[in-house]
Amino acid sequence: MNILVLNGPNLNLLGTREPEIYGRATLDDLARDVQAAFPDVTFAFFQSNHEGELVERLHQAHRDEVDGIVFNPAAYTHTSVALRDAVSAITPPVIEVHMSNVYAREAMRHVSYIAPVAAGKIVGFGMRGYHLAVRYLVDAAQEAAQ
Ligand code: CA2
Repeated sequence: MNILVLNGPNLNLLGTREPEIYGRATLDDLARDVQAAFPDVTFAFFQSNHEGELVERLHQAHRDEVDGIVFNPAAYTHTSVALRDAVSAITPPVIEVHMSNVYAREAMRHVSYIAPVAAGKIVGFGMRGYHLAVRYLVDAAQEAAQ
């Protein structure tokens, strides 16, 4: 099973700034922890601060026929028609993840351009949300194979 974990702008700063919102773990910690929790899954981890690069990576995941994508589009969640169109255009299921509870924050974060075209969405559970999203993708793939 192949899963892409995709992270958007500023998430490269995880663990270095605003720990009260995003915690103290870094993106490298996330990659290590997720891989350790799901040793039988082959993961690709990618982060970009650039919208077009995220679009390209979604296209690539489609060409690679990955089994699922865990995607935290970060601020582009609330603005990007390009990312929504990319998610809508590809076959692998996309789970939208946000570490913070966006609904307890500013109104601009209550809007997601991605959610209507995602398979599902997990918010407010910190980095555990990525694990929950992978758990769903693995379970759903196993059920589909039965
Ligand atoms: O809660 C989330 O995961 C967000 O996707 C994070 C985005 C924010 O724009 C979304 O509304 C919710 C912001 C990511 C910024 O990441 C930082 C990490 C450490 C320090 C500063 C920013």
